[in-house]
Amino acid sequence: MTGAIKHALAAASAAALLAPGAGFAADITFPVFRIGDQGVGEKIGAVRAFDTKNGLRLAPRLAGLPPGEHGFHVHEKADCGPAGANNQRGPGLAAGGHYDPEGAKQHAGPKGRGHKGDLPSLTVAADGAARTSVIADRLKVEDLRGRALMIHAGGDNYADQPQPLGGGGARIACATIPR
Ligand SMILES: [Cu+2]
Ligand SMILES: [Zn+2]
Repeated sequence: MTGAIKHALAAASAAALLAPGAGFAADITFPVFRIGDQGVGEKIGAVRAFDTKNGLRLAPRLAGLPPGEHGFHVHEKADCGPAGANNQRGPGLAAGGHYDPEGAKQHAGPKGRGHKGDLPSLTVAADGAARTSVIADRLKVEDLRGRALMIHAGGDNYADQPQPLGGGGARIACATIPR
């Protein structure tokens, strides 16, 4: 075997180890942007997502958010724009609804049997920074591909009452995750 062929084989096996589904733990980091009626605004940081034995871990490094708890979900489309279905317009509406591959049609929070995209709420400190990781035990990095991660203005009571979708209201920051 020539050196060049040996080299090519070594490169091919290294690529196989990194291929999705090869058992290599996925670990991705993507930027998060402020969103508004005009569309996508400034970058406010990034979120790292990786699989652990307890589920998907999302590690935020974000700044400039309102302090407190915020609804935090995987939405179905990788689009943070303002154009929603039925000609509706508003921040982040292009991302569609909560990721719901099982058709649960119910907002039940991270421990419930509703939307799979229902994450534990995001905690923002008094200085506007979010640095506290959350674990979503029903999700993997694979579930994020081709979708959006959304942060809402208000908190999340993990129910559809008294307001739908946890009551978090307006969408204030968003990330898209490529396929
Ligand atoms: Cu949401
Ligand atoms: Zn939901």
